[in-house]
Amino acid sequence: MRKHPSSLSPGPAALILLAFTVLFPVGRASAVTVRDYNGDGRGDLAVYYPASATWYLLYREGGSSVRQWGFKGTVPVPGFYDNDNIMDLAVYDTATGDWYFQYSATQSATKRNWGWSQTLPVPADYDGDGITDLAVYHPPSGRWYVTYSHDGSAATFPWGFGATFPVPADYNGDGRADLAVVNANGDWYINYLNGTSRKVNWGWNLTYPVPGDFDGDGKADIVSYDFKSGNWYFLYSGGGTAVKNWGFPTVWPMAGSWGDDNIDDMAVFYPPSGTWYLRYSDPTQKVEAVNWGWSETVPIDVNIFNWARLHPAPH
Ligand SMILES: [Ca+2]
Ligand SMILES: [Ca+2]
Ligand SMILES: [Ca+2]
Ligand SMILES: [Ca+2]
Repeated sequence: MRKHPSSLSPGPAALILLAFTVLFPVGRASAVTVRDYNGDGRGDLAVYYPASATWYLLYREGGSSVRQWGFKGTVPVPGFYDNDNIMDLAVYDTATGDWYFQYSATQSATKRNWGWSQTLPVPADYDGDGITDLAVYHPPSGRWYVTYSHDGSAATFPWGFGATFPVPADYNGDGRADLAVVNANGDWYINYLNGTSRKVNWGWNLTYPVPGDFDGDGKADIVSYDFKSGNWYFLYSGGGTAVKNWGFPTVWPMAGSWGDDNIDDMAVFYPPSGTWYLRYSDPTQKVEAVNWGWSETVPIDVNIFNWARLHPAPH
């Protein structure tokens, strides 16, 4: 569903579409989010310049665009808020809890309030209908306030405490994002919202959580990145663990799918030069350095804003 190479004729493209529909029958049931802003099916590189609320998008199939969306005090919260497979620009006003959307299908804009000055935005697809749901996490109480796009209802869940960092993702592969938090000891608490939960220690106080589906089984893996060594520690959903070195001090780690295989890749962003270092998940482990951004921009795939509000000292 997420792949439609333009070079293919309608025949094979339809077959590929069918294959993906069979593989991922429930909406966007893959645990991988392809952050595609222009509809070519490929994950794009996106950075945000907070001073002017400008988005810089580098399309992987060629081209780029610069778009202004947001204002002082907003943070980027892009997602699939309308029903095409193209990411919509969206920002969250940290002072008011207002969300501002620009829908890719219609280019129309809308605003909704969900949250307030003490909450962090944690949008994800919690009901599994393929549409990103508005949600916020309230650190002082550890409460999650989640909306459901399929019927407009809302729910509140106590899951977290104090300075735990929210990392929602689909950890069990049922197509719905799960509630998850990580504390300063590297303890992960995952609530699958089906009556079961999991606690596991994977990381420590110098690691940053970067969950993603790196083994390609449709379930997010528990992954911690060590800021000091640049090591990625993988606890695969399909079993097994791994340590891979990809990074160095002062970079921000990201999980995302920028290749062709719908499996998450490792990436780090080096602010001084605005360089992305990508390491693809395909068997060749191909690597690439791309300059996109500069020292005052932040890559949108890293949840730097939530992190900064919980951990005032960066890194
Ligand atoms: Ca869209
Ligand atoms: Ca949804
Ligand atoms: Ca799930
Ligand atoms: Ca996995």
